[in-house]
Amino acid sequence: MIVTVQQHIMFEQRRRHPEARGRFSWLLSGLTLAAKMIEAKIRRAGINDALGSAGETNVQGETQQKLDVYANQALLHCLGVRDSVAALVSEENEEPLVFDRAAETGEYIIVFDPLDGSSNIDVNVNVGTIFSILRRPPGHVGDAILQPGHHQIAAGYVLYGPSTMLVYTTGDGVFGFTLDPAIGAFVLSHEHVQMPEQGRIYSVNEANADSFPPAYSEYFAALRKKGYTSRYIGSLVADFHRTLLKGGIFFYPPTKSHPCGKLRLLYEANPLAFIAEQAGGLATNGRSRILDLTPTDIHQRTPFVIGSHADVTNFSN
Ligand code: AHM
Ligand code: MG
Repeated sequence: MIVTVQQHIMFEQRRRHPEARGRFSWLLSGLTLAAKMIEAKIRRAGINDALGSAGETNVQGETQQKLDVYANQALLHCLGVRDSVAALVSEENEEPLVFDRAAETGEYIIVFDPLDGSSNIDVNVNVGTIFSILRRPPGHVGDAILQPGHHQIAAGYVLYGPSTMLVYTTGDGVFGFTLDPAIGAFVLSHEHVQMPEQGRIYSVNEANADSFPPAYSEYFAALRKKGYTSRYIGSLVADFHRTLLKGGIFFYPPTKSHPCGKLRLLYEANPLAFIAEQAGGLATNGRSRILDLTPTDIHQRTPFVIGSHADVTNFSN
């Protein structure tokens, strides 16, 4: 008997919130629809003129790829038409998209990185979509986006890889679904995912080693002495997914070119930190728990350390 992500969300909703009116499930179905549209485009990327640059730069000053633009439009469309959405925040848009919806209707704020791992798009290496869902407090919308990560009510990612997977949490464990192309549905394949307490892999872009703060370089040397090996894909979702399943630790430290780290707090670090903690792992900015940080800007960056509980604790102490 298969369980699709849609069924799973509805069962979980009924079990945990019998009073729910199905609006949250309907919202998540917008995400899965967009994910399937993006997946279909990526799968044929080499033959449908979807590769390469779109000729624009985004708010981060980074060149937008055609697939970045497509993924962003798919999410904005599939979510924007759901009337439970009060605001959408995307890595690709400088400003949030705020909808004029009553507080009782527009209950949710969704924050996302439409296609993460841009540098890997053109070379047929894994990329991903990351999302985080916040509740909109009554009386607020635009000014309610900057909530600390522990306020997230759901978070997840889609990994477009040899198979396409959706991994999500609503704060009661982590569940993974694999897209079955034969039926076009995400099917439950990983129930109650737990991150190993400690791993044997560390993951960091070592080309930046000359500008890592000493605490990082010292920790990497200690891990090598303990026999750790190294893996780095350069797509956060893929590096995180491996860390989630196999354990170990991923870093994006402060560097010379990115003194505050490169990854974004709201739509990269927070959702993955929520998933990591729900799977028994941990995420910090090198000092403090990611989920405790209060954001000051929607595109704010943060140093990022995430992975197995023991590996992250040993670094952050
Ligand atoms: P992007 O959102 O522009 O794709 O950038 C984020 C990506 C992450 O997926 C990845 O962890 C990181 O950038 C890799 O950066 P670097 O090439 O500096 O190692
Ligand atoms: Mg990104």
